[in-house]
Amino acid sequence: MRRLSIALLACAALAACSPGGGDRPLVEDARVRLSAVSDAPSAGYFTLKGGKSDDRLLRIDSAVVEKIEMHESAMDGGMMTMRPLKELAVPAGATVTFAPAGSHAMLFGIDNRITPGTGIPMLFTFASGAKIQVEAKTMAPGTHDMGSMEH
Ligand SMILES: [Cu+2]
Repeated sequence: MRRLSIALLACAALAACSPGGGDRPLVEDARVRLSAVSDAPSAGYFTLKGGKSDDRLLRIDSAVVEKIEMHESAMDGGMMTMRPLKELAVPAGATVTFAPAGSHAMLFGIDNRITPGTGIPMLFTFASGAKIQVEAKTMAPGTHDMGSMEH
């Protein structure tokens, strides 16, 4: 019996640690690069891990941001353009990354009490009804993506 209980414990620990293994999608590594000009929108990045079934991210809200849009970047005749995404597919088990030069969240009207280092609470709402609250890290204007600076 001793061997069995150890095996069960190991399984439980793995389930708790494995990213994206849950029923619901996960939101990881949320971060916002604050714009240099207070009335210009800031860009937000994050990684989504799909849950057990296909889902769609419908919206992102924050109590300290007037409006958050999801944008998709594309090269158009040598120019980087972006267009709003109404929703974002998050297939089961998939990893969807919003990163610089790709898709991103656009944050309009961030509360001016938010400064680099202050967290921004963000609520991700999915078509399945899942709601995931995370706190995005903030970066000063012009700093490089935090993901590549982690050590
Ligand atoms: Cu944008």
